[in-house]
Amino acid sequence: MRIRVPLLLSILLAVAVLVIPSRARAACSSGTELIQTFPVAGPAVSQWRFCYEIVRMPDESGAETQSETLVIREAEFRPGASATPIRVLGEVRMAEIFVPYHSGDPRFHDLTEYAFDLQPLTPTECPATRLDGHRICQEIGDRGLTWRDPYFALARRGEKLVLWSILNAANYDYMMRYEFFDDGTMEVHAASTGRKYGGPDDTAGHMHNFAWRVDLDVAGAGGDTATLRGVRIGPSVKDADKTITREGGFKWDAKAFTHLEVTDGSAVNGRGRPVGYTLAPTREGVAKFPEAWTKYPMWVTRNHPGELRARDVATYAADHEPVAGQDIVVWFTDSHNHENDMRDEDREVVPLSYLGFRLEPQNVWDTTPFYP
Ligand SMILES: [Cu+2]
Repeated sequence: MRIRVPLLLSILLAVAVLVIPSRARAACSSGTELIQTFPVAGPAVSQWRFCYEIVRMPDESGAETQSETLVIREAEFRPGASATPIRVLGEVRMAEIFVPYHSGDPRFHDLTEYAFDLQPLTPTECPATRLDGHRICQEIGDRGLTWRDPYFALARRGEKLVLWSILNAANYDYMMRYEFFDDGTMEVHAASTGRKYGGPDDTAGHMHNFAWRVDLDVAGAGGDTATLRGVRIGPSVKDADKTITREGGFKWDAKAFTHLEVTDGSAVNGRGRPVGYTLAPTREGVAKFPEAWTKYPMWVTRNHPGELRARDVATYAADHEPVAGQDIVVWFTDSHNHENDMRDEDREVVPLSYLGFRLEPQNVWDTTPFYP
């Protein structure tokens, strides 16, 4: 959906840009800056720099009065000590938690129908660093073996920075979790924990649908191209890639290994290959409901101010604006099924189980990260 900026306002903005003297860019346009270099100990090689902020989701009129969400903004990754940092994200946020019950009713929109808050975490919940009124847990740690060279005695264990918060939504608590790997990968996860709506004996099944808004600004906001990457499997395996030219929703096909890649034509790595980031789902299933925005698990739209609500994405995409070479936003929904007559392990409190997606660097490095 296009939002027209009044002509007078455009002229005033243009004049302001010309008149105001340029100065060093503030660390963050809003929120708090966080810089993490890797390896955590010893001389720095790679680096993440981003801003984090807790904001409220807009109601249907755009007033930011509804539930809180942890937002990551202006994220940049530097793939080496002397490398140029590359912009990865304008912003990523969880933009809806939609919980329809299997009977058809109720159908909760926990991020836009209510005004739930992120919770202060205790030292037991977060034994690491607690930020922003103890509402964000910052953890740094090992992430296991990342590669091993079968020909030489070379191997590497990776590290990561993790930020997570808990939103209390009445009987449920939801985790919003962002992981920043030393190799430039990001993992974005959600999880639910808490109590069944009707108490321990409640047998009503329901689904938790988590929708994220991902403003991927690969190498800057403009000039981005989204491609659905896939394969066709027969006697041989053929690439089946499709460039997305207009706003809309896109299917995820397990048989095609669907990934959504965003590249920037103006940025190449040291081997001349286009720099990009790929959204790689790790799915349990695809949940479609009568609500139009749930028809597709992935959407691509133009980035327009105020278009922040996942439940309105079908409206945002309704005019099918061109997206090729534009500042684009990727929307992604993943679902967890709490089936009818749940297992007894979920009886008093449902334990956390994670779902979400990865943002994987494409030719951001020239070589295997940290290969000597
Ligand atoms: Cu549940």
